[in-house]
Amino acid sequence: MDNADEHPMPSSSADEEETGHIPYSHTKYNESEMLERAVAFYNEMNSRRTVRDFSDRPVPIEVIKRIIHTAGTSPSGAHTEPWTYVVISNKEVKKQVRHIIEDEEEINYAKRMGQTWVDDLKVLRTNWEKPYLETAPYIIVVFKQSYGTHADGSRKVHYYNELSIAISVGIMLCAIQNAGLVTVTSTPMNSGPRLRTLLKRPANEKVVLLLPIGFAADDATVPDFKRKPIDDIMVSV
Ligand code: IYR
Repeated sequence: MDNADEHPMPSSSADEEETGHIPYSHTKYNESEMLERAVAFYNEMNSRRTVRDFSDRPVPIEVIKRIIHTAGTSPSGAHTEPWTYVVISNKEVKKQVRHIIEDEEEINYAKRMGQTWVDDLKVLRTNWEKPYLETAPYIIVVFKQSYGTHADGSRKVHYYNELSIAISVGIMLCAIQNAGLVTVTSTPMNSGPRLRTLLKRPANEKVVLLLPIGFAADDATVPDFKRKPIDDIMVSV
């Protein structure tokens, strides 16, 4: 039996097929400028740290908008841009998010993660309590769109949507660092469906990451981690 009705073939709509190609131009640097810029960018990114102690100092929404706009410059499978960034600044909603996360994290730490995982996290000094979710001026909840919809209503395949989101969030981390702000890339295990309901997102969207954004608290501390030297992460052939 033909099961085409149950599993309709994804289709492309005409408007998407009509995209033409345009000449590409970009800024080129000479070797010394290139090296200078590469070193400066490395130094900037090497000073990025995951921070869990936030200040309540306000941050203009225009800055957050530009950071998310930058995340949206990411490449994505077949240029499907399968991301939705929900920005929460409302105190009551932040409180509800904290309640959901802590409710689940308490169980995660006590049961779901297991002892080895909990032990591996001791160096981070993290636990199920997440006060920063109310202190930070913004929380960004990153949703992946598992699939989309064509103009004609048919289902649009979002190729490599998880990988596309990961690259987009990586670019967002650079933008956050560039603005002098901090975040923690948190993975709200088991909280996704409750957050999706709270934030009224559609069924094709799934929570992937949750990032509070703001200034670091004056007394913030971070683990004294060292990063691998270049020769440990790069192999030349
Ligand atoms: N999501 C939990 C646990 C956690 C897991 C890993 I792997 C980390 O690198 C950090 C935390 C939490 O946010 O506490």
